[in-house]
Amino acid sequence: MIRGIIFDLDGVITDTAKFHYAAWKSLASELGIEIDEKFNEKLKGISRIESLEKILDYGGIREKYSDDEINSLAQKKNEEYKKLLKSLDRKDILPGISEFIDELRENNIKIGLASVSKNAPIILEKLGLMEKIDFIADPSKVEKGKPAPDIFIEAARGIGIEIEEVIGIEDSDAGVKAMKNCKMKSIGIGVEADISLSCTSELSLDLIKKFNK
Ligand code: B16
Ligand code: MG
Repeated sequence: MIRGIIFDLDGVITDTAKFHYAAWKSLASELGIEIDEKFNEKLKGISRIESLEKILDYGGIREKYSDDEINSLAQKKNEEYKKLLKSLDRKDILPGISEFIDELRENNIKIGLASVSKNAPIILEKLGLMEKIDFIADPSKVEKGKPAPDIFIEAARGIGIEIEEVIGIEDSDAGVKAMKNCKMKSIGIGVEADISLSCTSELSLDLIKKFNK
């Protein structure tokens, strides 16, 4: 019996990937590295520091930077990203997500968030969804990022539901792998998973019930 749903944030609840991309592109270009949208796909679901390391590796200049320099570059990107987030509001919730969340709440299904974004609380506040999420897993409290299962395990713990009774929803390969690594049932948006959808508007309670059979 499914009693809990765990959402990823970027790519499932809202599309902040375009802002991450713009902020990374501008920082990378200052460092003499050109990244494109295809490369950006590899950064989805990956933490801020790991994303920066991938960019520096891609440019072949990773060893030029100390850990302190890497931290300050990541901070710089985050400042730029937060500027871009200023315009975010309810209209940026992806199609069908508000209705789906309401449907889950009306049916007493607990809702958790398993995002690796440290900006998740600000984003949920701006989208007006903060009060509707029962538990936000804190990425700074888990040891390993996606594809390790830690953040999904923490989110399930937070909503107080056993993994077997939870479904996670993800848009990144790293996220789907994280769920598989703890045997959580998965729905993928644009990625392969137990059930794959092409758009968030296809999410519904009826679809969730299919996992009960
Ligand atoms: P921040 P998710 C992830 O969000 C993004 O997909 C990824 O591109 C980003 O680097 C990561 O959050 C960290 O975000 O810099 O805000 O802490 O898909 O796990 O919701
Ligand atoms: Mg995502």
